[in-house]
Amino acid sequence: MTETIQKIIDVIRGNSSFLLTSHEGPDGDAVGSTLALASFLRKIGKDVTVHFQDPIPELYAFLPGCDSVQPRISERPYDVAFVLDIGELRRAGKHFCSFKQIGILINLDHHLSCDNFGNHNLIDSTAAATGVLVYRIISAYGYSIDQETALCLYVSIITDTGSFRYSNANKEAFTVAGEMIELGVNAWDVAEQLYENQPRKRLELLGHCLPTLEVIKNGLAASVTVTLDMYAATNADAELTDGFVNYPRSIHGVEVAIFFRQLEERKFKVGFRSKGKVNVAAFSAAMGGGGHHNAAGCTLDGSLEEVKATVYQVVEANL
Ligand SMILES: [Mn+2]
Repeated sequence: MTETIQKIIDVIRGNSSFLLTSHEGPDGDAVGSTLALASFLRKIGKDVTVHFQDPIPELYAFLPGCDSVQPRISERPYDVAFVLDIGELRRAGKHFCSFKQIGILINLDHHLSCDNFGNHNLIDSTAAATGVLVYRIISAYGYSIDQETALCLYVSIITDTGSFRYSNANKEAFTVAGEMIELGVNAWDVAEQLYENQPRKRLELLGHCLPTLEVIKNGLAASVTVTLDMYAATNADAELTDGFVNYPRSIHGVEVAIFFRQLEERKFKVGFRSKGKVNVAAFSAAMGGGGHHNAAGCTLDGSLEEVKATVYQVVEANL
């Protein structure tokens, strides 16, 4: 057991009220790792509040504990706050960042670039998911993992490894997931919930998105775009665009996929995905963003043409 894990366990044992949060626009690891930690802390008798700035995507509503997530933090002191899966504290959102009544701040993360913003920082970029870090803590604590906690941990790992396809799908990811199956998680049930359960309008939105495909840099990079007009035409929203960036990445020869997602008339979220050879965190960092080697992003102001020009210039120059 590492010294940091021992310190975190001491903090858990010695305190009673816990506030847990993760990043804006939560993904499967944000939701799964946070709800796994919440489930464990509740089972050992702690007072736990889970806060997410943004709503939990409908896709993850089957996870135990989803219904008790709070969009606001009520004024009261907490002994300890855990911040999970966040490279920079500001991504926890404005409610958490302006909340002051926290005794000890603990940071659990696996991003390549993560600030040491906590009193204790368990940061390991070799962990496939933040859920793996939660697993390390609760197993070191000596807790025999229950089915609800196991389900949340399994979902954090399967989503952050792209169903064990990405380069972060290491032995530990398979071992922990295997243990969760042994504890009663049903792989097909989870797969069905996550991948065989799409709303029809997601495919309709994808139908608008795919014709925007652009291939640049002699086929090494490709992009797709979703605009506000497309949401209006399909009655879909941004939540349903999760995974769209995998289509340009799946093209033969493409190393970097780019996803332009319009947030406002002149504001775009730009997501990057790599097949592994290229560190896309460097692209997003050059434009004020953050992320991992294989997944990164930033937000840019301007028209779609202006934003594309800026991004393509950075990609052309660094690829
Ligand atoms: Mn993660």
